[in-house]
Formats: sequence, C-alpha cells, structure tokens
Amino acid sequence: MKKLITLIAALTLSASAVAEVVVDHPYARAVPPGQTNSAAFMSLTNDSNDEVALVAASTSIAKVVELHTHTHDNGVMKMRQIPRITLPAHQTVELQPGGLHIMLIGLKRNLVKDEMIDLTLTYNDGHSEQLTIPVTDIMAGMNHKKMDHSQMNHKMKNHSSE
Ligand SMILES: [Cu+2]
Repeated sequence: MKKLITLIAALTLSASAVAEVVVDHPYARAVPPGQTNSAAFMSLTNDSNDEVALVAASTSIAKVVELHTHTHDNGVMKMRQIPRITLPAHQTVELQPGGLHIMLIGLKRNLVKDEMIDLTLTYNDGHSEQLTIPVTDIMAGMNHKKMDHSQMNHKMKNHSSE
C-alpha cells in the first residue's frame, strides 16, 4: 500500500513538472479546392506558475507549419512568421483570425468542413501534445472582423484631434 501511494505521488509530481497548457476550442479553417494554405486557431491557457512558449507545430496534412501573427501596416493587414507564441503564467492567449495563428502551408489535400485533422503542438520545455481538431468554415466571421477594425481606427483618430 505504501508503495502505491509513493507511486501516485511520483506521478503527480511529474505531471506538474510538465507545463500545463489547456487547449480550448481548436479548429482549422476549411479551404476551397486549389487553395494550398490554411490556418489553425484555438485558445491556449497556461495554468502553471511559469511562462511557457509554443515553439513549433506540425500536422500530417501540410508540408510546412509555421507560427504567425498579423501586423497592421497603413491599414493593410500582413502576416509574418514568429519564432514563438509566449504564454504568460495563468493567462489565456487567443489564436484567432486576424491575430496569432498556426499557419498550415502546402496542404496535401483539401480541408473539408466538419472533418478532423491532426495537429501536434511543441512547447519550449520540450513536451508536445497531439490534438485532433475539427475543420470549420469561418469566412463570414473574418469579413466582419475587418469592418470592426476600420471603424475602431476611425473613432480613435477623431478622439485625438479633439
Ligand atoms: Cu499566416
């Protein structure tokens, strides 16, 4: 009995030594035939006391997977690759259209709405997590987001000139 308790204690310890990142509502964007790139989104919550960073991702359905962010350059939204997505302790970081995302480059086949694909996330402490995520059609949501952004900028400019 004592041995069993020791074993459970050891297992609990080793689990908490690994970064505790909770993945919520992950999904990949469905793409029409002929389009070779897509992206995956999710929210990542770091439940540990230490900062963790997502440093790599991979999937069997794309040749290359990169971590990306968006920047606004004179009203034009551009994507660029970043080496890591930092997850501060006890905070949630959203990967969403128009912001941080996991870029799936060189799709080996179409991504069809409601299918499931594999995605592996690797963190800076060396541990990785294998996910199975759904494919979702999000085109309408993206257009709405762009409109909201332009209205926000306009209002902010008016304020500063008052
Ligand atoms: Cu991208």
